[in-house]
Amino acid sequence: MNKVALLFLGVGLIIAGLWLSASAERGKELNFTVYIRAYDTTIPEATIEGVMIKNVRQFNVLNEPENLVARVGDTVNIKIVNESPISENYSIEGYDVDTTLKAKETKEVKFKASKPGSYTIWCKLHPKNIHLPGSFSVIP
Ligand SMILES: [Cu+2]
Repeated sequence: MNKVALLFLGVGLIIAGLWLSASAERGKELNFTVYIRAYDTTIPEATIEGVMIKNVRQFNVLNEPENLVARVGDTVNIKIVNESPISENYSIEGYDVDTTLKAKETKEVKFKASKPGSYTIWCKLHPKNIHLPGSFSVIP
């Protein structure tokens, strides 16, 4: 074999290796199930700014899990189960995800993780100190 043939063989092997390592990691199908749950608790006594208050009602809504991670190129399927007794919204800032679910409703969203970064998952119906936001992280 001459040098040119060896060079082509070497370059070909490198390209094949890169292609194999890239295809092994990219384009996975990720399936998540997220439960939206409301927590309604009453604290018997609380002292707020020096004033003692009885029967403080605390209402919070959580997405469980709140943080999701994907890689660029992955197909992301999220099954959203709204276990809250009220309507909830599930939106991902920067991605085309914005869905509202009635109480006890289940919906599925499917999209491609096309761009890297960290994006806020939030509910458009309730303030962020009540319905706590999460994150959708896309690894390059
Ligand atoms: Cu909400």
